[in-house]
Amino acid sequence: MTSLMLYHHPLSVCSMKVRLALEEKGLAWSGRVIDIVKKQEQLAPWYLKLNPKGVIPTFEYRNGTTKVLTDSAHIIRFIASLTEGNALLPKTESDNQLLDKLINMADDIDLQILSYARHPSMVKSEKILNARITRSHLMAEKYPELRDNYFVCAERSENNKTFRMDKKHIEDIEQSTLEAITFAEAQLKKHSFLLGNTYTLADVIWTVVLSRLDLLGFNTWLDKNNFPQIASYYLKMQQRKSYTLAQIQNEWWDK
Ligand SMILES: N[C@@H](CCC(=O)N[C@@H](CS)C(=O)NCC(=O)O)C(=O)O
Repeated sequence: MTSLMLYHHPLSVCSMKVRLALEEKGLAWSGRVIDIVKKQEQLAPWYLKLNPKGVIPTFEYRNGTTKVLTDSAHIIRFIASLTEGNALLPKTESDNQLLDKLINMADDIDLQILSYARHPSMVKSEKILNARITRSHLMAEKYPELRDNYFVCAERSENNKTFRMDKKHIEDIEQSTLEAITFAEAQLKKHSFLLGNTYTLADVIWTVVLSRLDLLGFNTWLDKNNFPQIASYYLKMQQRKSYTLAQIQNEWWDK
């Protein structure tokens, strides 16, 4: 008997990508919420053993043996490769190459830095990162065998604190996001989905990206006068049943 288990958080964009892939694939799955905002459960020793970087999502695939996968782009590719459920991969080699390009472009958009930078409360955004740093150091002392992992976690939060304030860094992310959006717009001029006339994994990841850009207030990129194809595509994606089932939420954490 196969079972699918996702460690995730409702408002985490990386988790949303996996939830949407699962719903579009049409597979039954169960989830465990990891509170990365208040309780910092991603730093619990049991969780670090599953996901050594201490981030969500983590996916467990049980089918006689257990496979543990991390990194949302890797997990959604795995989900799409399963024989059961709906097809989410294109058929031709050239379309598969284009799929990789579209996934990588979406995955490279550093939505986390943009989210911290645009959080309605800079103070709260900093508070979350500080709590992670403090907890990582405490846990490193308490669990010396996981010390290196905790130092990586602390360093990530330190970097997030720095980058969210670094104007040039943010501008670079925004510039590459605009290039990706422009590429997606051109794709959508040719057909109704990103890769042709059927829904694929590229649509999964891009739906989540657009939804987060919407929350972050990048209205010009979703506006019908600037990017007409993206604008109508985004509306269409929001109307899919999977969008609700996967809880693609346009909500701030800890406002
Ligand atoms: N590239 C990874 C990034 C994972 C990641 O950074 N997840 C965030 C939530 S979207 C997280 O767990 N943050 C908690 C932390 O940094 O402590 C992926 O796509 O899965």
